[in-house]
Order: sequence, then C-alpha cells, then structure tokens
Amino acid sequence: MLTGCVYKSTGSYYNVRDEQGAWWICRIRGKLRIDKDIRSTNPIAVGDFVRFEAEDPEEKKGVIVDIAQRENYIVRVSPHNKNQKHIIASNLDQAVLIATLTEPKTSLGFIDRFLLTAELYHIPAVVVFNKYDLIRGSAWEEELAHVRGLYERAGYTTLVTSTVSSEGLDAFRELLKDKKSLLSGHSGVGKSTLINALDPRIQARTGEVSDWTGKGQHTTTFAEMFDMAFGGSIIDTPGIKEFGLIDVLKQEVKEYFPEMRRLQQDCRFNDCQHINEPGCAVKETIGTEALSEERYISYLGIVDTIREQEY
Ligand SMILES: Nc1nc2c(ncn2[C@@H]2O[C@H](COP(=O)(O)OP(=O)(O)OP(=O)(O)O)[C@@H](O)[C@H]2O)c(=O)[nH]1
Ligand SMILES: [Mg+2]
Ligand SMILES: [Zn+2]
Repeated sequence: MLTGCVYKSTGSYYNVRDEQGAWWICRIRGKLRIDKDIRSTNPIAVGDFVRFEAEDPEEKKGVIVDIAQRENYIVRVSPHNKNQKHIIASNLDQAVLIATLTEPKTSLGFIDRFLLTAELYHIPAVVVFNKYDLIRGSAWEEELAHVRGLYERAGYTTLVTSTVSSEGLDAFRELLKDKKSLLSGHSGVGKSTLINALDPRIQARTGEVSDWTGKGQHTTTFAEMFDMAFGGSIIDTPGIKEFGLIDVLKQEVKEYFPEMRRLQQDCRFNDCQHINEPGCAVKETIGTEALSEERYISYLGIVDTIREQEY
C-alpha cells in the first residue's frame, strides 16, 4: 500500500504524488468510504492525502482505497446541482483571492462572499489585486487604494501584483513560501499567469492576451496543485462566476465578518444581528476605521440572500 497527495482531479482520474516523489495516475475503488457529511459531487479533491494500491507499477497506475481525514477543505455550490457541494481543495494553509478592478472587474460583493466562505471553513484568506500595470497612473489608482484599505482595516492582508511589470511578485512569494495555498477568483484575473511568473518552471496553461475577451472563456478547467521551487505548493483553479453561499445560517453571518465580531460584545443584546436592534455597537461604528459602510452593506446583502434561499 502506498500513500500520496492528490495534485489534480478530473473526476475520472487523479494525479497522485507518492512519498518518494513518483507520479501515479489513480482511479477510485468502487466502494471507497466517503465522507457522508459533505455530500459533495467529488469524493476526492486536490490536496487530499490518500492511500492507494499499485495496480500497475510499471505504468504507474493505482487505485485509491482510502482518504485521510481532512484537516480542512473549502467548498462551493456545485456548478451542476445547486443542492450539492463541490470540494475545491483540502488541507490548506491559506486561500488567496486574485481580484482585479478592471479586465475583468471583481465586485466587492464577490470578495466579501469569498472571505466569508474562508472564515466559515477556518482558512486564513488573503486578497491579491493583480494587473496593477493597468491601474498605475489611471483613475483606478484611487479606487484601488480605497478598496485595499477596506480589507486591510477589516483585518485581511492584501497585495498588489502585476505579471507584466513583476511588481509585488517578491512579496507574493514571501506570503506563499512553505504553505499550501489555494488561488481562486474570476476567470481572466490572471491566476495561472501569476503562478507561472512566481516560479518559471511551472507551466500552467494561460489565456492568450489577444483572444481573451473577458466573457465565458475559462482557460483552466481542473484544479491543479504545483510545488514551487522556493517552497510551498499552490493550487490553480478554474475561474468562478459566483461564490454561492452554503452551510451558513443568516443569523451566523455576523460571525464571519471579523471586524463585526470584534465589536459585538459592546452590543446591548447578546444575540444582536446588528440590523435594527437598539444599543447596537456595530451600527454605531459604521463609517469609521473599524467598520466600513461597504462591508456593512455587503453583510446586509448576504443576510438577505440567505433569507431568500430559506423560503
Ligand atoms: N495587463 C495584465 N494582464 C495580465 C496580468 N496577469 C495576467 N494577465 C492576462 O490576463 C489573461 C488571463 O490570464 P490567465 O492567467 O489565463 O487567467 P486565469 O485567472 O487563470 O483564468 P481562468 O483559468 O479562465 O480562470 C491573459 O491574457 C494574461 O496574459 C497582469 O498582471 N497584467
Ligand atoms: Mg487559469
Ligand atoms: Zn449589534
């Protein structure tokens, strides 16, 4: 019996690296024990540690027979079935959202939903604003400073990068070193291009500059993990349109906004939802350094979305 880590999953086969560093192509044993709590469309995800049998040692083909308990995982609504979850990756040290203000535009609502999901699964999150070369010296510059400030003050680390000018790449390497990191974000924000720029030995497939239109084109089709020469692993994922919320009740949303969590002990009521209760410390704080109006509006929007889903 061998043990290894899943680096790529297409749904029909899995690329597994064993402890000696050899690569195997594995399928799943029919009666694999799966985690019934997750109800996911994919039983095995990138980042999973598995035990497998060498079915054909010459051809390096194996059969996965068991998955180790996951330390954590991050899921989203299955793109094919709203009632099912899709595990994006497991056993992560951090989740990195690659965002862009333009080409394409990443909305604040999208960033907030991503951060909430990471909080929900107890995975530290970071926001990286890529394509800075398109921002520098333009009217977007002020907007970028404003948006970064929003997330920095909420307690998140943010970075600014460009694969064109190489700005921010050293800082990004620093942040990724010796960790297992997930990269997520809309299609076309430059996730795969960034990975290739961070470690030129890696050759993840990227969209062509010329034929990238910003609409409906997904270059990366399956999540894939890469080991980086400077230490650590990075998981490239297909672009996502929306981060559907699951596993969260509307009365719990407030727990996943760290800056609101810090304030709630000063609310008059223990179970204050910070919406229209008297003596609410959160509402009194809106618009100050401690809580931005933008983040509060996102909070209300998320609570509303979940309320609608409940009916
Ligand atoms: N101007 C500019 N373009 C960039 C930058 N980074 C990536 N791009 C371009 O953005 C386009 C999309 O890059 P990809 O790396 O394929 O994007 P992706 O996020 O991996 O997209 P999916 O795989 O579809 O999710 C390509 O044309 C890249 O050359 C950057 O820093 N500045
Ligand atoms: Mg890609
Ligand atoms: Zn309150």
